[in-house]
Amino acid sequence: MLPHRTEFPTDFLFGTATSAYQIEGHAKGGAGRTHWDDFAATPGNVTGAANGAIACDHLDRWEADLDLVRDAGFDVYRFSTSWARVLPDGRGTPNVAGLDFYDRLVDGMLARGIKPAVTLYHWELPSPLADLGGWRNQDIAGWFADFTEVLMRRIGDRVWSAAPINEPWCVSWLSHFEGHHAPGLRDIRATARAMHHVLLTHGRAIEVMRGLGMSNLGAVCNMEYAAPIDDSADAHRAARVQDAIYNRFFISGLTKGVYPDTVLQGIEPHLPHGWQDDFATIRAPIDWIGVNYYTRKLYGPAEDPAAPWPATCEHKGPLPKTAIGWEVYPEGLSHFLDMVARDYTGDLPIYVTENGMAGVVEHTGDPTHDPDRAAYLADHMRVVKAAIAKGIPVKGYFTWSLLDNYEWALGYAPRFGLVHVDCETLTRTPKASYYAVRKALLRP
Ligand code: IFM
Repeated sequence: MLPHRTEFPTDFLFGTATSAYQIEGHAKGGAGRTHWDDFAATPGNVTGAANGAIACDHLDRWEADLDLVRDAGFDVYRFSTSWARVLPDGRGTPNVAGLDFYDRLVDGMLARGIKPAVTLYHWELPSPLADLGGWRNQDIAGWFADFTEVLMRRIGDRVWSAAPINEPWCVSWLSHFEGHHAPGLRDIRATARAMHHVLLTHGRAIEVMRGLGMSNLGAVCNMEYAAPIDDSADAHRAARVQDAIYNRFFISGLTKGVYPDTVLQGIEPHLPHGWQDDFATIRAPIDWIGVNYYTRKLYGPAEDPAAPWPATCEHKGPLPKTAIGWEVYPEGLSHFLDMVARDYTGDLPIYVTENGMAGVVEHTGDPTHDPDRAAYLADHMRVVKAAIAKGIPVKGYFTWSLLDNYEWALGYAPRFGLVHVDCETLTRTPKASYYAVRKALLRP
């Protein structure tokens, strides 16, 4: 059973999260082409070559979707805006229909008593900017600042919170080093530049939003517990390196203005000239930090003794797994809530901005019967409750995701939603976990 909201402090906020490209339906409403459209159109990148053209058709069904958020009892809806919907070429003339859509969406949340928590960028880079080098090009900080200004002049007066970029590790490492996400590169120099530029871009956007008088601005980092595959010194080293790349590099840059030595060892020769001077911008004060947490992975040394840095290798772990093979490990969330407050953010409010699990891939039987999801959420909520009891300033917990949606390179098979979406009819049907959440959030 999920812990009830009365077991948390009275000002603790519960929310649910989605992102633009994963639900809106990108083919409609005048949005421009994005690098995810290009990536998905390249054979072998995405299961079934699926893209976000239709997704959940949220663009036309947003009112009913916001009703679902309200009826579950959520306080906050964390959504994202598509850069290419607002500025189809990434720069220049705005798409009026796009701005109107986000304007209506924000008003729709307020009308339902839901706090709008906006993320400006959740991965759909406009293709014309990808043509110019995308995250490798330092100019992206200026392009993004302009996008921030256009969007926030329209909705910034009514959003409850704003964060520039979702999951800097995914934007840079997963997409430029591992090649699993758009633009699908496998290049250390591109990775180093993207890692730094994503933080510089964050800082510029914070400056723009402060300039517009906005408050409650934050940053959202994803974290994944890195454990050694065995007790060897090499496995411990591999886990430490992975931890530094994934879990420490971005938050350290944002809050301390330094990058961990373990990571500089590999990327320093590839960072742009004068990178140290950018920390004044990167460290623009924030009001909260968001942690997205799902799982842990095991690491050992690379099999090839000649492998260049980081020379690590990921292994399958023994714990129970979700439908996409991610181990269920709530202890990892406990570790990160401790680590973030202790090593980086002190008293700054922490929000768990994403947490959830992929359910059954094949729809045999009843797709709304998802007891594993309720158990997963309950276990992680208990971890949050324990962290609060220890004095860690966790102020909210948001589930990923409201709807079954486009799970990027894995297409539409993994189902993260509290609400089932039929891919053919787009009919929404709340799952058992939705009702379990609703019961837990019911006000006395
Ligand atoms: O679906 C993604 C989301 O876009 C970012 N965080 C992790 C989720 C599950 O993989």
